[in-house]
Amino acid sequence: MKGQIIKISSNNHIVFSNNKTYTCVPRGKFRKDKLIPKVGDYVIFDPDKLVIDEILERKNNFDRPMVSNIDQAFIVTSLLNPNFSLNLLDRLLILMELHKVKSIICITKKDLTSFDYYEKIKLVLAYYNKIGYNIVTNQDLEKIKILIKDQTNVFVGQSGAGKSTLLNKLNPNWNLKTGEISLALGRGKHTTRNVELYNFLDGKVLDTPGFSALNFNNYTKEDIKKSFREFSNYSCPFKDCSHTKEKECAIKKAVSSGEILKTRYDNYLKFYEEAK
Ligand SMILES: Nc1nc2c(ncn2[C@@H]2O[C@H](COP(=O)(O)OP(=O)(O)OP(=O)(O)O)[C@@H](O)[C@H]2O)c(=O)[nH]1
Ligand SMILES: [Mg+2]
Ligand SMILES: [Zn+2]
Repeated sequence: MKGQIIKISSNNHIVFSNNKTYTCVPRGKFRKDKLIPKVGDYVIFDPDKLVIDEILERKNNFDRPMVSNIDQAFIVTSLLNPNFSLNLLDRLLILMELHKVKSIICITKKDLTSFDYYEKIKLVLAYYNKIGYNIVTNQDLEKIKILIKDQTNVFVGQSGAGKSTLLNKLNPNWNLKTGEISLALGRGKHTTRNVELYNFLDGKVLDTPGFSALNFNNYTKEDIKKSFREFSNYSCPFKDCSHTKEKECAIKKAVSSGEILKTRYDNYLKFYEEAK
């Protein structure tokens, strides 16, 4: 039978099929082939023996968190507790570009910030909107419900940013555990331990644990260059311009004139350096 893995905890793989769930284990062969089932995988399983026989081809897949077949990511970004971080936002946006996942920036904890601070943030967000990213806040529940429809949506972002809180607002039946922020550390405490997939409004949502470390050392410099979507509007005198040390570079010019956000470019340099 065909089904989809909606949750994995230790070796229990919960497979959803025809409105029922089955607790399965993967075939021994998977371990030998170093094949690790992920939440979101479509599988062929035996409903009597409760064994997963095959993982069907994935559209895309991630290691941290371990999820697959994602269409869209809500990058849940808090303005305070944990602090707003453009470095993390760009990291997640670029990671999603690399996996061909659409991103929506979802701002949380606006209520904790002053009017002046939010006005400053709005200018930065306007840049992201200009380059094609949709922006919502965790108050825009109706907008978010429309965006979720017919898509497989992953909710990612720092621990404590408010992913599970937002999902509970979308559907109180889920009753997901939410956590306090450690004020000493200024971040969450990894309240969500396992990824879980829920069917919702003809779409799917996946709550994930906040990621801790994420870097680009498994990607190439070329990958990074292609993933800064606004760069494609410029052409540099050197065809293979890396936009780093070249004297004549259209990207660097656009940064100087303020057309490209300086922090975006600085993050580009960091990620480019990390990549192979
Ligand atoms: N003031 C305020 N607090 C919020 C908001 N959204 C979430 N919180 C609080 O932030 C804390 C962390 O929220 P969670 O939903 O557990 O965060 P998470 O992103 O799921 O965190 P992990 O599961 O650890 O990855 C909780 O105490 C929430 O009540 C918001 O918009 N404003
Ligand atoms: Mg959570
Ligand atoms: Zn260049």
